[in-house]
Amino acid sequence: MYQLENFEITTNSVRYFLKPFIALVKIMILMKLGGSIITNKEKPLTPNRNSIRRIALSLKNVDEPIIVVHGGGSFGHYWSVKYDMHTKPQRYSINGVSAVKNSMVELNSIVLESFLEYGLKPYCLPPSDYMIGNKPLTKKVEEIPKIAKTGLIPISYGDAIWFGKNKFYILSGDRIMGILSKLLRPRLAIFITNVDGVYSDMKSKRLLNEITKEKPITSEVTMDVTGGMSRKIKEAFSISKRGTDVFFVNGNIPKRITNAINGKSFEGTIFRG
Ligand code: IP8
Repeated sequence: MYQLENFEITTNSVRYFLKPFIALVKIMILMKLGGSIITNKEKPLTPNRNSIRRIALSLKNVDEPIIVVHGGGSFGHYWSVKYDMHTKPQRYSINGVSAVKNSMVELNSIVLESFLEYGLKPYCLPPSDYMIGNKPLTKKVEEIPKIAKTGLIPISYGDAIWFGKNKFYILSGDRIMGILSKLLRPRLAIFITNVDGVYSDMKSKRLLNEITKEKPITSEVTMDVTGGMSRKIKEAFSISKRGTDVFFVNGNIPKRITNAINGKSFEGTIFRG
């Protein structure tokens, strides 16, 4: 265990010094399209096609392999709340499992369609392709960057997942970000939401440009069954601790996404890796 930790520290320091060169080599970007930006969270089962299209358009200018994960917004979360389904594996109503699952497949095809419309090459990647129960299948996960390097964009999503013993659970897109980062060590992880980044608190809405200490956020959108902003921050911390820079950006201004990717002056919140 002691040796493993030492190995991790050494690898992270090497990555730190190699960072400028890694950026030049353009290794891979992991991106989460939050439910708040790809759906209208106030209106059940309503996609926000315009904002998906605007993001797709901005990704056309990125010439680095990208892996996308998207959240549930007013699709998956709407049904999860209705059927009282959560991240804990349980014997949930099979009507609920079916409704959540189908709504996520529907939202995923809307994202795929919009990416196609803009000349991108999306590749549908259900989490059941690389998860068994609540564990990732390492060998399967390791194939994903190879798919991304062909020019395809693997697009995965939060989902209702079979756990075994008649149990299911809700796997959030944020958790998928953590899982994929741990195994794939992307150059950057970007969380795209409908706000400018992480705020100091929900009252003053002062934007935090950089976060160095873990700090729970109290005000949450109640519709989220997977933990909303606190969950994102938790994942962002553990991703950055392993050496990947994590950005939170507002997807309503897609230029900010490309600025983060290209290392240009950036507006949002960064967790330095
Ligand atoms: O929006 C949750 O993914 P998230 C997906 O990333 C479902 O938390 C099925 C509610």
